[in-house]
Amino acid sequence: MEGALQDDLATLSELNEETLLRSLSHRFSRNQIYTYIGDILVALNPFKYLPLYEKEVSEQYKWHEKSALPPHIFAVADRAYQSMLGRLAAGPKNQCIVISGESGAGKTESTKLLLRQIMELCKANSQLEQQILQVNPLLEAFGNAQTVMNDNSSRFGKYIQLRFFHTSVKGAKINEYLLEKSRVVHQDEGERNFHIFYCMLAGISKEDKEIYGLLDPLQYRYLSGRYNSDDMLTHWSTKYREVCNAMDMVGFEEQEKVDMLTILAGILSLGNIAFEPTDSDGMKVTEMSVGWLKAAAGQFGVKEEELLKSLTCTMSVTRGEAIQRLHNQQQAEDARDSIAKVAYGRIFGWIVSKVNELLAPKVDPDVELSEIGILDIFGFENFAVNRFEQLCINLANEQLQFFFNHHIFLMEQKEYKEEGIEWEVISFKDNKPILDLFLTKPIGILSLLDEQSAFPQATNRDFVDKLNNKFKGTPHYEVVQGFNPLFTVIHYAGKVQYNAGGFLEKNRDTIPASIRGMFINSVTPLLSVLFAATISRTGTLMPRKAKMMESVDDNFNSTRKQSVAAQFKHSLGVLMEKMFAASPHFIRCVKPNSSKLPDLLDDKLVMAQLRYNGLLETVRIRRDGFSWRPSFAEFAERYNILLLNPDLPLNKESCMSILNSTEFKGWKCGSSRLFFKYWHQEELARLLERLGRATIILQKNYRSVRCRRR
Ligand code: AOV
Ligand code: MG
Repeated sequence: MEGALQDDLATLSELNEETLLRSLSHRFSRNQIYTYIGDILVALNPFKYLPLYEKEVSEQYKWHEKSALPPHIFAVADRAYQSMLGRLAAGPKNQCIVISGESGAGKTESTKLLLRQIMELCKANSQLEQQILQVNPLLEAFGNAQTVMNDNSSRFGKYIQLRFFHTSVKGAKINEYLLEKSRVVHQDEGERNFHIFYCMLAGISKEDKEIYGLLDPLQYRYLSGRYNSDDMLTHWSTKYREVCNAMDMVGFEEQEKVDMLTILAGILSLGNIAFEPTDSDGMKVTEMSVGWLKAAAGQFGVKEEELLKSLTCTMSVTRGEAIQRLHNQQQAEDARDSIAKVAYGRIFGWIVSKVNELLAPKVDPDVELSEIGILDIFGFENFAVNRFEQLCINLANEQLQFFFNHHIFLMEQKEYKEEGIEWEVISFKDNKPILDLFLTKPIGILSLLDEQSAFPQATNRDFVDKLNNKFKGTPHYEVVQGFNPLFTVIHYAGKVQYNAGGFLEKNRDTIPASIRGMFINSVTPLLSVLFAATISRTGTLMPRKAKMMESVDDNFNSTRKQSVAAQFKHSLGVLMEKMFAASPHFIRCVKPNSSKLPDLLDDKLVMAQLRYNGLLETVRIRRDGFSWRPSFAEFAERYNILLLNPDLPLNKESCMSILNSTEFKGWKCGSSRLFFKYWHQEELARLLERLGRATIILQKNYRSVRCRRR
């Protein structure tokens, strides 16, 4: 009984931080990792296998009543699916499932479970389903990596849109956000490069290894971490087979795969090139690494001299005159690393666009499809050193938190006021000021970054000085004293100190024209295609506003004027617009401990997350508030059937007659809409179903009576 009561924290009568934590912790110790707060799901990461996702369980949660079964992520899938089909409540047809939580809290695992269950729910075309499910292993291999916070950390954000016609899935589209390209050339202590490199080196056959010119991971400067054991080697080679299968399944061609592996091999060889000064000015490749230069040129399908040139000097044209500027050591190394980053980034973008092409719904353009979107971004991060990537990642998390607050607290309480519902205001931690600190024009952090990035001579120190000038003394910003370009932002989820080293370069993200030219002329077809698309895009019709980074084409924009920050800001904006127009379902993932251990719940860590997520306030508003608020017309149109009168006018009086025919308690009537508790929706669905059954029985009886009469 106790367990069932605590399934939903919105039913807790005694409510404070302690009772909340105690309930979650008690459930966790019994492997009950899922808990509801009304219609919101809290998911604690078990860090161990739990028999929660078997076929029977998946079956149980199809078309079930939420209150009849323990809380589960499959229930969220079911709810989103049914809502999309219009079976639950009036509201936007398109659904979005928003999964949040800090790094390692379980967002990506949740996404996979949701996808799987939604595919189960709409069983129709099994090949398409399989393709959709195979996208994940593919994207994870290229976009995930081990960090100190998570062994399978997403180094990009994704929004997966599943497209449906009636009940069956017709296609899917992936939007990806800001792959952490810098990981290709550098990993901090205890971290690794993207999984694909380790998969490839472990899984590829001996013969192929020779063909591609691949060696042991230890040989490559770009790869930290080794295969510590045979188990690990087996693990990675199994993963490699999965990736290959996924590529076949999704529909990649053999030649494309070959090209891709060749480019990856080229990136690794490139990383081993080292430089030393020549006798005259400038740099040359060290004797030890001449072989690597040769190898890289071969793998990239470009001329060795050309590659060498783009590493050791920059060509520019001033007043019609070509000027060659020799690199110093740092510049040569930077050129090397930026080639590796851009090549990897393009491969990733290409995979996403290829997947989108293959999974695009094959229906007439005028057929209206409905949609379930699942958002799985990179969680909040706070490392020993936090760079440009962390700034973007944490900004995305601020934006999500704002979306949650807006939906759960702001919109709801605004309606109580407007509609004259008696209500004691629940306060919450509004993170709008932090968002403003980043996004306000013209003096937000991002605008200042863009401003400084536009000055070729500006340094990262200058940028931080500008920030200090503008934001000194504001509540969410702290000046860090000293010579290093450091500054601190007090995020909703905690204080993070950023190191602005590399900010301007990463934000500009430009590649010299000579490098682009070199790749366009590559004899590796894929490489040439990847870089050729840039040229046709730039120069000519460059949209003033960056588009969402949703396909390779859009990604290609990143090489010219639009800064990374501007693009990211824009794509976040587009995403928010999409989400604000859909019916949201929230999953709040919570990390029980920092050691990735099972059966261990660190009270302090969990409490901190409950606090910054605003979960106590969420319980309060779900307990006392009205999460379902249909207009009179919406309600009357949908439920007039309860009075068996389809001609009922769509007004307040009709709503009252309908409601008076039920035994509902706890709802309220505003000036233009009704206010219901989250559980009323399910009660109404139950009434409708009972009515449906009664009608069928009536019809059956009627028929059998007629038969007997004959
Ligand atoms: P994240 O997506 O939230 O972090 P993941 O979904 O990758 O976190 O989860 C981290 C790890 O926790 C997984 O690799 C699993 O080992 C374990 N885990 C999570 N959920 C479950 C579950 N339901 N059952 C068993 N194990 C689980 V990040 O992408 O770092 O923000 O950027
Ligand atoms: Mg993840």
